[in-house]
Amino acid sequence: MAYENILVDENGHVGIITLNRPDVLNALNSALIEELSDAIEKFENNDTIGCVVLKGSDKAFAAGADIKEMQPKTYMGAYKEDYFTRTWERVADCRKPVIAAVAGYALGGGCELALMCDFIIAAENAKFGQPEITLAVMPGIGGTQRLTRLVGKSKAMEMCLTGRMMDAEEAERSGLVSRVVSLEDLHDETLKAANKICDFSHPIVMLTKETINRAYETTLAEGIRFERRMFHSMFATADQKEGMLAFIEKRKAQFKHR
Ligand code: DAK
Repeated sequence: MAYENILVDENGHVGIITLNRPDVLNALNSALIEELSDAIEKFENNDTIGCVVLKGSDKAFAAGADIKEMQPKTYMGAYKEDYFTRTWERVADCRKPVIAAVAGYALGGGCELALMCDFIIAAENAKFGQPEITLAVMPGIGGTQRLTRLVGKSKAMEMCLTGRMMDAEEAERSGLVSRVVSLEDLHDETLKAANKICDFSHPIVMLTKETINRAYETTLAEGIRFERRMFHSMFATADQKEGMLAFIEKRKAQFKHR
């Protein structure tokens, strides 16, 4: 697939996807979402890639779904095409870690896209918001659910009901982002985190991601049981043997990703 709305690059074992519709602040239209989904799929199937970084421009991660594309939609049309649910959720379904590097606006579907990633590193100028209410709709791609789980009911309600944006500092305080860095450092800091992840055993990283995500979908007792089983399974990997032996022998582990 030829990409017209995203840029795709690799840095070592890190796959980098840059949203690239600068004229409309990276508004997310169906073509962009199809391309994003395709790029995620390719990185997921590429054994040399251990982690994916998703970013926008300095001014906008993404200012939401494309309002001009959405405005004429009908109920029956949206229902029948399952208005891009299938492709949007591809980011959340990626089995490898996806880090969002957010600078500028992450609004509406843009905020929800960042929330689908495993963690968010934000630049000081980042602004997060769910302004759909101003357009007479509501968040439609996980905002009412993922945002509420992350920041709690009170802040999620205020953001979704008033459209108020959170700045980077409040987002970090509220648990929406893992940390805030300067705009100049955003790219390097995100790549550093991604490269660190890639240095570890890829299957163990994937299992860890899957297990943490369980915490959002199950009871504590079931989650702990799942964690225990996943932990037991790690004794079947060559990388666990190597990781622990390297510690004992006081040397750097050489993981084989199996
Ligand atoms: N869609 C289309 N174009 C957009 C856009 C958007 N979301 N955001 C900005 N643009 C365009 C502007 O129209 C403008 O284009 P021209 O007029 O130059 O042609 C250009 O980007 C620059 O924007 P501004 O001139 O407005 O720039 P400012 O710096 O003055 O303001 C802003 C920046 C981010 C505050 C402002 O652009 C803004 O308020 N944008 C809209 C933000 C918004 O309301 N976002 C939420 C959209 S609704 C679902 C999937 C997804 C969704 C729902 C369901 N399913 C699968 C069920 C998601 C819904 C949404 O995201």
